[in-house]
Amino acid sequence: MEEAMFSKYCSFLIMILMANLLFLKGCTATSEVHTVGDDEEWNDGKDFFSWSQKYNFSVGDVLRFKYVKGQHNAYEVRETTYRSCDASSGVLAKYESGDDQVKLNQAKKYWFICNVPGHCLGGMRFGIDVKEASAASTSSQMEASPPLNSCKSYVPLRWRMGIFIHIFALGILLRFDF
Ligand SMILES: [Cu+2]
Repeated sequence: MEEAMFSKYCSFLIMILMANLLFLKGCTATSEVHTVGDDEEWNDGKDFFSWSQKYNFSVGDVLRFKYVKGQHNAYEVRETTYRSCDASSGVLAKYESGDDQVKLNQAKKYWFICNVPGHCLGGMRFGIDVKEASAASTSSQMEASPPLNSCKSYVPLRWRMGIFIHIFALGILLRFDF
């Protein structure tokens, strides 16, 4: 009798685990941190156009510019400024710390240049097209809260539900098998 209960409980456990895995799998809209230039970081002598083509960027993602402070900088600019490399106008934001984290809050085209003389024309510039976060997190509710947290807050809720179901299932099994 006890063995039957145990095996029933085990199959219940497996079912719940599988259900939890499915929920986690569907929850792919986590935000990502993209280090500009990957391992080579934000430096001259690199083609940032091809770097920018390698990834998909979503709202909530973070761009991280890493470089030796004072040797480079990162300006968010308008497209015309990106094309001309003339930062006398069209600068939207300036980052100069050497380890700048730029959160991509909007679904739009972002343009970045290095404003150290010669660097922009030398290739330290790129544009990216930031898209809305994927379907799992697009709802009016998500727009109100920061996209970064949308998935993270969702997962613990599912696990709490899973634990609740465990207790409930155990209760049923105890009742009917004795
Ligand atoms: Cu530079």
